Amino acid sequence: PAAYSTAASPQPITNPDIHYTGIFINNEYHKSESGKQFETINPSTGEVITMVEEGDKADVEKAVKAASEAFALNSPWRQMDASQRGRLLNRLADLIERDRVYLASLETLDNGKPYTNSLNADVELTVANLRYFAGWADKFSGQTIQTDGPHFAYTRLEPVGVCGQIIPWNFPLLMQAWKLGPALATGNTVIMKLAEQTPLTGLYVGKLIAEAGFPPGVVNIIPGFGPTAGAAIAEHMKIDKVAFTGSTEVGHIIQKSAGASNLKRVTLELGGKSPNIVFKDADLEDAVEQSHFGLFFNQGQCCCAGSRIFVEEGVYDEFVERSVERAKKRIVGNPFDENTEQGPQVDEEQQNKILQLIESGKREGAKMLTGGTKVGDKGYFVSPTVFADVKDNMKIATEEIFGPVQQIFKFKTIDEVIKRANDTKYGLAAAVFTKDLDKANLFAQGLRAGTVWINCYDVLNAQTPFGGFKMSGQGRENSEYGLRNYLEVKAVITKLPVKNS
Ligand code: TXE
Repeated sequence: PAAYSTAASPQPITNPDIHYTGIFINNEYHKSESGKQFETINPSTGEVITMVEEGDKADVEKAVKAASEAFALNSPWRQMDASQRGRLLNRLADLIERDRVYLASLETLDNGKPYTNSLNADVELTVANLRYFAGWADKFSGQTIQTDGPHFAYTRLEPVGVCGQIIPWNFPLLMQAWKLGPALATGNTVIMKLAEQTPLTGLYVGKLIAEAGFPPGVVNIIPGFGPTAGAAIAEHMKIDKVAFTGSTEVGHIIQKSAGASNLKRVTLELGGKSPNIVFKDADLEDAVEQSHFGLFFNQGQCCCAGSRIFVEEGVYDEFVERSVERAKKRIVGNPFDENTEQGPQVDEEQQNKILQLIESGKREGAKMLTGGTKVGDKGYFVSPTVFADVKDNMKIATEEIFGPVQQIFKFKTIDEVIKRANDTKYGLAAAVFTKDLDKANLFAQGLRAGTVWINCYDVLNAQTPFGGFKMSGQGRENSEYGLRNYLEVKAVITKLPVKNS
């Protein structure tokens, strides 16, 4: 929250020029093979920003050819020093920093998120992530091994090869960096499919990748739809790995496609319904603010959103009252305005899904204390909504809403709340607010989730792993663990004429 400072932000470009709308293959922009294009829409107004080339199977084929050639033995990329890969990643980070006002403005136009967030969270974390993985490029290594017999054995950590990466629309630039950083640091080549709702910043980064000096074919970027271009990646026989971030439904499809084709490696970062537990000994004002941020940040469109807030009986009423007050103060509107806290949802489909889930909450008897409506007569805005007295089996308590809708539950005992917090198919994140160290440690151990925040929420950075238990996914992104997804281990055994200790 405070980390994403709005102080002294350079002014946005409210009407940024669109430079790149083509399919990026071999460091050049191409028309789609089918001749088709699709619209990308400004979610603040519902108007078309521009047409974008629509990638499909034939374009994926072209990209696979480019990525395979870039990965061929003795190619410039394969022969490059690891330290040089790191330099290229740092150069890319420099170029993103150079163009940060433009990129943040374009992100706001295409996605709807407040410009202050685009600039101070999305772009800043993107740069930090690329720099972090740049550092890793020449710092991972295999082992030498004491084998039985007159042999010398060692392991090489090698790139997996041609990697497919499918990303969502909620953090377009940042999800691109989370995927590119570890893949490129470890020497892979990439075919990335951008989300159809938000292709513009990812395509612009293509030009920066070429400018940074990555050899042609190392990164290929395809705008297009899931069931066509996305499926072509997941099913491809010559793609060695697929990394996916998106809905749990599509996660199932990706894993099935990998299984039915070439058993490509799969990593998944999927949905969540993360518990956020507030004890009465917590600093209540801070817990209210952090819980507000943990749910409403990015229009509620975060896979790790704290969407089940369990509050201890003694402070429940006060917590609810203050949360409602805070939600009512949330400034919704033009995302280019520096005071705006909340822009539109990414598209009409998401807006409708959220409004329907709000209706189901009301129907099932949860108490809606504020919000619950569209805002304005154009664009896809939803008012900050708070439900209290939510019961564990309601739809709004079990389904990912992915919108500005906060659910508050009451609890009495520790045993009860651990059980309820874990009673979900998801396991992405969790939080606990308390001043009692013993309680905090109990929850750190007891919660079945990939991240547990104690007295904070949404603290995400390149150095810490991120990913899900259970149906929230497989594998971890960021941190040293994030490298593992992109490396194969090879054992090399050499016969020795004689062996000495
Ligand atoms: O997701 P999809 P949608 C959740 C959130 C949201 C819901 C639906 O609850 O309301 O998912 O959003 C590509 N083969 N999250 O429909 O479809 C798609 O083109 C291959 C959570 O936007 O999963 C896009 O690039 N790829 C989430 C990406 O998958 C396919 C972020 C994500 O879109 C495909 C986004 C297919 N058959 C939504 N179908 C998170 N974990 O942060 C779609 N895609």
